[in-house]
Amino acid sequence: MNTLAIDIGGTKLAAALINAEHQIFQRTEVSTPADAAPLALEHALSQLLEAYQGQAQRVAIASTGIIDNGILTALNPDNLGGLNRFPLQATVEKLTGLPCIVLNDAQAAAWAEYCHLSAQFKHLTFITVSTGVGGGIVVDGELLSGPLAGHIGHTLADPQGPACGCGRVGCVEAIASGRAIATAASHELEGKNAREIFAHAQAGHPQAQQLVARSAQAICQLIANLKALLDTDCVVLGGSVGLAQGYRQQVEQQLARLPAAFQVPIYAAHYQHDAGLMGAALWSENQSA
Ligand code: ADP
Ligand code: BMX
Ligand code: ZN
Repeated sequence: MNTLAIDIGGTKLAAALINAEHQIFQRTEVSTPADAAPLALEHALSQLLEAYQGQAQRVAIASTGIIDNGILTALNPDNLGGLNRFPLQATVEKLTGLPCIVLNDAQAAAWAEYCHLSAQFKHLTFITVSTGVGGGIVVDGELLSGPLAGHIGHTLADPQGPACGCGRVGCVEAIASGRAIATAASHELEGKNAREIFAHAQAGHPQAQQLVARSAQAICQLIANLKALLDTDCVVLGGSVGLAQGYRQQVEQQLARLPAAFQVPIYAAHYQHDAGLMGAALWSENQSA
């Protein structure tokens, strides 16, 4: 039995086959359409999925956005062209002719990382720092899978902070995400994306270092809040910003300055950039068991 796993993010769409032994193969990736109008996303998905015809028996999707009964709505419309009530499950079932489940991307990644760490921890929080900032929460071995559960990127980081695309002001996502880092860049960093800004920070560029430190600080405070709220046993960091060289260490250093009660171990995602793909596949097994 192969599962065709799909990860829909604000920057990239990834797909792969995952077999019964949980090996990932035939992984491919395309950019998320800049104009993410419903038809543009459907077209990009149909191109991505063409290569997998006849090779899987079911489809499992991890997608950015609020997922309610297979229907996708952007909480932050800046991240996904303002998709509103896009019938994701029905669209992919039509494209592939296969049964399909859909889960939020960070919830899916949390499930994968929990399955990996379940012998050690029963309460785990996954944080993706990527185009946006997303979260997935496991309490007592149960994933909080409600449509808005885990949307920790839209909790308050700074009341004086920038407006967030979700409609609130000063959200963690508006400060820490890859998109926020790029938006806050000025002078010679203006127009550069987060990947380029990280490369400048590595090379010693002061403004780039400041932008990365500001992001890490917001994630550190978010982790302390999560510890106070959930008494989570550990935090797992993912997403291309979260996994960038030296980023997790910066968050750890900031957290180490806070009182002992807020300390919690922070791990890099075991499944790295594939946590969403793996989590969706594992969750689909869970559903059909
Ligand atoms: P998605 O949000 O589609 O799941 P990613 O997890 O790759 O995708 O996150 C995309 C964000 O990560 C973009 O803002 C991009 O500039 C940034 N990014 C990609 N690679 C790196 C890198 N090596 N270091 C820092 N940031 C990166
Ligand atoms: C946003 C929100 C979350 C998502 C998170 C990370 C949208 C479209 N998405 O907070 O549902 O989990 O971004 O998403 O509102 P990513 O695209 O950065 O992986
Ligand atoms: Zn917000």
